[in-house]
Amino acid sequence: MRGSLPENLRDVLPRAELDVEAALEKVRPICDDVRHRGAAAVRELTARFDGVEIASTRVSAEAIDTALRELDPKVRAALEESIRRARLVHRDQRRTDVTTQVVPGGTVTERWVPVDRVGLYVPGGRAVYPSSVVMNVVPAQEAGVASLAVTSPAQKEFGGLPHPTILAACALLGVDEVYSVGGAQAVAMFAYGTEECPPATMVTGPGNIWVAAAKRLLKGRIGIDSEAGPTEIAVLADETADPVHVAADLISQAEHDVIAAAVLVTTSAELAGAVERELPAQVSATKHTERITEALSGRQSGIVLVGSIDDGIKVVDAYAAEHLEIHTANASEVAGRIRNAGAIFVGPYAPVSLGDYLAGSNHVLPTGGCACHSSGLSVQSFLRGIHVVDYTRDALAGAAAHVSVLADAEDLPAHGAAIRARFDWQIPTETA
Ligand code: HSO
Ligand code: ZN
Repeated sequence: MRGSLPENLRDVLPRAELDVEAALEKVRPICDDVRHRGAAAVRELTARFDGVEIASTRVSAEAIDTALRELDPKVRAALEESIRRARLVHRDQRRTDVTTQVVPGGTVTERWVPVDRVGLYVPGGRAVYPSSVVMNVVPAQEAGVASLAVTSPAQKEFGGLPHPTILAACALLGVDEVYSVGGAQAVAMFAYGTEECPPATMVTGPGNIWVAAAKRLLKGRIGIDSEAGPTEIAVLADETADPVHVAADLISQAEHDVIAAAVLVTTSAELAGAVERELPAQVSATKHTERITEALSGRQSGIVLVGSIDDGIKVVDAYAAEHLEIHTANASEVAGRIRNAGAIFVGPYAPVSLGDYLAGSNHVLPTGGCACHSSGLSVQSFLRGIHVVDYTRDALAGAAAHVSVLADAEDLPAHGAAIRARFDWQIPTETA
């Protein structure tokens, strides 16, 4: 992309997309079944999709205690530090109520109220992410959500329980309500409630295509965060970047999935060449070589050469990556000019994998270009701002004439009448 940039930048930048729409038809009967038959349906669907019979969808307190007792102490210490740092950041996101005096005697207060009950989905199977328990639970807790439940798919090899590290992470966070349910049936369980699980007002957390489809289907009945798609990393780099770091970071996110995206946008052909030479050596030395090779060679990944950092910024803004790393001279100044990204990682010592586990930032971030309109999971995700309107008689009198005029202009005279009813059916002439 040397020279002038195409106008339809967003369309020419390749991106893996999940066909969530097509999954909706498969997910609908599953959700209906859970709605009508409750926990029995959830258990049967778990047997069908996860291949394991569970006696109860709720994980016992003993199973959670055991998982914590048997947790590797090093993993425990790392999770505890991850939780501590995440709490620091998310605590600072808390909102205070703000009262604005609009006119004497007339105030509007924005009161921040947490949702009552949240169901947090944590993926299982190949992806066992205790870190995602931290990233979901911490903001909900810091928002003040009173009732919080975690669900994660039943694992055959663990006797129908979620992965023990997931359970241990719940214990470290003080979450004692955990379910061994995954897929669309987990979202439906929270949306409709069952005999074993009270309904939730909101479901958050990343999952596979079935989870995304169930969230789309049940949205409205429940609140959701964004539908998580395949993970993405974009790196904006110039000739000052270290190709070894850049290659390692591209690989680190490609490790998640064969459809993960790793995109390098650079002003330097030398750097592009050096990264291309570096990648094969690092890929073959790592554990998940095949998965990474497929992700890096997919059409969703690649290198984009640009003529200037300004053009690079336009490209990464159009792409709106879930994760964006800046490896340029004056990285923080460049980062300050970025408008669209789920999270921005500045300079050589802030790789995405730091953010995945221990930066204190949240790793549940908008994918698929949604970063141009949405944010990652935060305390705000679990809050509602309620406007509390409080006007005295005089303050209302001062607004009456304008309300009446606007109501008539909209041909809604009963709106104006509702004001006049308070003033002997007259529009008060005195203003407050
Ligand atoms: N990079 C993933 C989160 C994650 N990485 C979990 C490791 N574990 C999506 O932001
Ligand atoms: Zn990751």
